[in-house]
Amino acid sequence: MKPHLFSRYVALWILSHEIHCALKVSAQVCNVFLVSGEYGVPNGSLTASSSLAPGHAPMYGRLNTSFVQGEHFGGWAPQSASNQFIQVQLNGLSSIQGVATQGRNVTNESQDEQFFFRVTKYEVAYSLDGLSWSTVMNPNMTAKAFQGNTDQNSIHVNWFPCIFEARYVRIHPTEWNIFPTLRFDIIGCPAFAANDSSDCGFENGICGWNQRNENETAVWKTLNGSNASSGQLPYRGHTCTNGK
Ligand SMILES: *[C@@H]1O[C@H](CO)[C@@H](O)[C@H](O)[C@H]1NC(C)=O
Ligand SMILES: *[C@@H]1O[C@H](CO)[C@@H](O)[C@H](O)[C@H]1NC(C)=O
Ligand SMILES: *[C@@H]1O[C@H](CO)[C@@H](O)[C@H](O)[C@H]1NC(C)=O
Ligand SMILES: *[C@@H]1O[C@H](CO)[C@@H](O)[C@H](O)[C@H]1NC(C)=O
Ligand SMILES: *[C@@H]1O[C@H](CO)[C@@H](O)[C@H](O)[C@H]1NC(C)=O
Ligand SMILES: *[C@@H]1O[C@H](CO)[C@@H](O)[C@H](O)[C@H]1NC(C)=O
Ligand SMILES: *[C@@H]1O[C@H](CO)[C@@H](O)[C@H](O)[C@H]1NC(C)=O
Ligand SMILES: *[C@@H]1O[C@H](CO)[C@@H](O)[C@H](O)[C@H]1NC(C)=O
Ligand SMILES: *[C@H]1O[C@@H](CO)[C@H](O)[C@@H](O)[C@@H]1NC(C)=O
Repeated sequence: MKPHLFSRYVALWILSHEIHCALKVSAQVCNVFLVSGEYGVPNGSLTASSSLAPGHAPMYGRLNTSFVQGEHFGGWAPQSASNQFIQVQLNGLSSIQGVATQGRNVTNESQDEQFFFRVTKYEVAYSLDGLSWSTVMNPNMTAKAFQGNTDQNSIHVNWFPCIFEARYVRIHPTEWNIFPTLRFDIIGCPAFAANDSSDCGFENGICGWNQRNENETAVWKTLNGSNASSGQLPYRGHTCTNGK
């Protein structure tokens, strides 16, 4: 497990050098969408327990999908309402820290509330192998109920209580308006560049400092070795299991 550190700015102070001062740095960005966009998955990586119609297939469950008349219905919807899920196979082992959802996108011609399908509560499960699944839990070990959408098109983001390493993620709707229909994305760090078993060093991106818990203090040093600043780092989470 790799502890993560979230920050907008990163400063590196050179402590010493040999001959020339040379440094190679890359930073890993951990707030990108992992289902659609630059780091997104192919359509074949989106699956579901069932689909109401070809026009409600999992690939129409991508965030920001717009209804296209005669082509699809603006969101993934299962065949029946209960005990269903949409699943994404991420492009590799990824650190995930949140989920974004929207309701079904309905056309301007059908601004009728009977079509306002959306998910109002859901649960999240994640897996390393697609076979063995863990549910994101509350500290009291009940499944965490995430807040869904209150309208059709606003993006609602839920941040996890901590960060999970996952290759597969499932969204299980538990409450909905009319029918469980959604568009979603997963927020996290894209798959590790080198390979899954490699650690995250400078070559692969700064994706972990040895800050083991939220109370650890970071000290940045100046060239002459004095402490430039110290204090609590911006801390957004830690890898964990069972909601802790
Ligand atoms: C969805 O749309 C929002 C608002 O336009 C944008 O910020 C975001 O990057 C888009 N995300 C995806 C995955 O398309
Ligand atoms: C998914 O399929 C749709 C419809 O065929 C297509 O427009 C879109 O480009 C595909 N997306 C990806 C990421 O392949
Ligand atoms: C719906 O949107 C289309 C495309 O923007 C437009 O041509 C049409 O007039 C709109 N219909 C209504 C009822 O607003
Ligand atoms: C467990 O924690 C959740 C979230 O705080 C709470 O809503 C729920 O009522 C708790 N359940 C039990 C059995 O304590
Ligand atoms: C992945 O990394 C490990 C450890 O560095 C290495 O032994 C292995 O060959 C790599 N696998 C691939 C496919 O690059
Ligand atoms: C961090 O400090 C707070 C306040 O002293 C404490 O409640 C919490 O348990 C500490 N967390 C860890 C991981 O030590
Ligand atoms: C070390 O460098 C810092 C920043 O450049 C400076 O403020 C400080 O006075 C220096 N301390 C010593 C002991 O030279
Ligand atoms: C710099 O910070 C470290 C860690 O907190 C501390 O041990 C050390 O005494 C500090 N050095 C100075 C010169 O303040
Ligand atoms: C799709 O629905 C229309 C009509 O409500 C909105 O105007 C669009 O903004 C919306 N598009 C997306 C991507 O959600």
